[in-house]
This record gives sequence, structure tokens and C-alpha cells, in this order.
Amino acid sequence: MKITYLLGAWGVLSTGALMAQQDPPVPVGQLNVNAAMVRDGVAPVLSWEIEYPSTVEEVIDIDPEDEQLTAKTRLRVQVSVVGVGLTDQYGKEYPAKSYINFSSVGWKHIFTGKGSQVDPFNHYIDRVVDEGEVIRFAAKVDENGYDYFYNESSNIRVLKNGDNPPGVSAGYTSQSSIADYLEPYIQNGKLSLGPMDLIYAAELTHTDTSHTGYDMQDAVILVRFTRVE
Ligand SMILES: [Ca+2]
Repeated sequence: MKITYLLGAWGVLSTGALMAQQDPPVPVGQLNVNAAMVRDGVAPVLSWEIEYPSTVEEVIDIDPEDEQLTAKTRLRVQVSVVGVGLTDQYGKEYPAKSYINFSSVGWKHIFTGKGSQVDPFNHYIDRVVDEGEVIRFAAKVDENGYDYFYNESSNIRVLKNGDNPPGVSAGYTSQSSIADYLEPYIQNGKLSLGPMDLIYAAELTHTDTSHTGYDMQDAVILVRFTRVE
């Protein structure tokens, strides 16, 4: 007789047809025991089948030079907006505009608006890409006189789970603290994202990295990948 224990709630969910296509955020698996009841003095045989979650680097190639992304497999791509942090010294908000580029279809608009207009639960983009798809990013302050910054610029950074939060890694003493909207994503001073998540952190107002306004938190976009068949 074989007894199967599911490890955790995600193990139960992962038996469903829908969840079977997605990567679990925590290790899931089965513990198999070869006997229903074990008598004193008898050692049962245990076997483990544990499936660990994929990490984003297994499914996405991140070019270290230009931070261009290339899909290594067929993926669902869901893009949400973590926040827009464009305010002046009086607290007045300014809008940012962001786009993502898929090599098969070109530039797609993500979001234009101020921080207070962001719906962090909305998927502004939700599409499936095939292996080999190249993904790029661009953003700007949505006001006259400001230019676009692209993923190849040092004003745009791609960050993953466990990386230093945007703005902190540079370590300037004058650096402002993490924006409110980033706090849920920080744990023990590091970015706490899903294992298949990336964020684009954008500095849109300054190019002088020593300026206090250079905080890499003007627009923060979350990209979540999920394997699809
Ligand atoms: Ca800025």
C-alpha cells in the first residue's frame, strides 16, 4: 500500500489541470511511504519527489550589457505597475509613460499616469510569447522636454528576487529612502519578488547619478513570467 502526503496547500492546488501549467512559488511534491501502518522496530521506506520552483533566469536570458530579455521557452508575460514616484519638493505628482517591446509585435503601451492613478493589481499587459522573443522597455516623464530612456540606458535597470532595491544599491548617503509603494517588495533590505518575476526600475528625471533626484524609483514595473505549454 502507498500513502501519499501532499506538502502544503500549493501541492493540493498543483494537482489541478490549470495549476499544472504554472510554476509553484514554493517547493511542492509528494512523500511516499511503503506501508500504511508501521510496527515498532520496522523502518518504513520513504521516498521524496520534490519539484522546486523555476527561477526567472531559467526561462529568461537577461543580457548583462543592454538588459534586453530573451525568452528561453514559451511564456505568459503579465505586466503590472508597482508605482510611479515622480513628485516635486511640494509633493505635486507628475505622470510617467512606459512601454514594453515584444520583437514579434513591437511597442505596447503599459501605463501613462501619476502615482495615485496606478492600480497595482491590474495586468496592463497579458500575453504569451514564444521561445526567442526579445523584450525591451522604455519610459519617460510624460511632460514636454523629457526624453525616453530605454533598457540599454543605465537609467533603466532590470532587477530580480534577492537583488538590492532600486536606489539603494548605489549607496549614496543623500539617497532618499525606498518609496512607499516599494515597501511590500522589500524584505531584510533585499527585493522580495516571486521567483519568476522581474522589475524594471527607471530613473526618468536625472542622468547625474550623484544627484539626490537620481533614485531609480520614478517608475517601477513588475513583469511576471509563467511557463505555458
Ligand atoms: Ca528621479
